[in-house]
Amino acid sequence: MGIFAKEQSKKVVVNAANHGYKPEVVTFKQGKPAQLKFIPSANMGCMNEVVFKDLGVDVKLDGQKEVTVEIPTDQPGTYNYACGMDMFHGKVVVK
Ligand SMILES: [Cu+2]
Repeated sequence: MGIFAKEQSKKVVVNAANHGYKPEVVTFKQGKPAQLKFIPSANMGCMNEVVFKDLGVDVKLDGQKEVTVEIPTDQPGTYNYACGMDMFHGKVVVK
């Protein structure tokens, strides 16, 4: 990865009244810094927490501010995430 590597950024809307995370699957290219931004809505419910078990990430969503999670892209892989109750699920694919 050189200094010309462009960052990648994608958004996921969080809405407990609309089946959870939209889109449910987000894809990033390997080798470029990647940011996944969670966009809160008026209907957060138990989705006020997002957990990436594999990344050791556990962040709060207060329903106001968007929250950014840095996704490692040094190798291909799939990172699953869920709400704090492991009820709603989403997926990040690096390839
Ligand atoms: Cu939940």
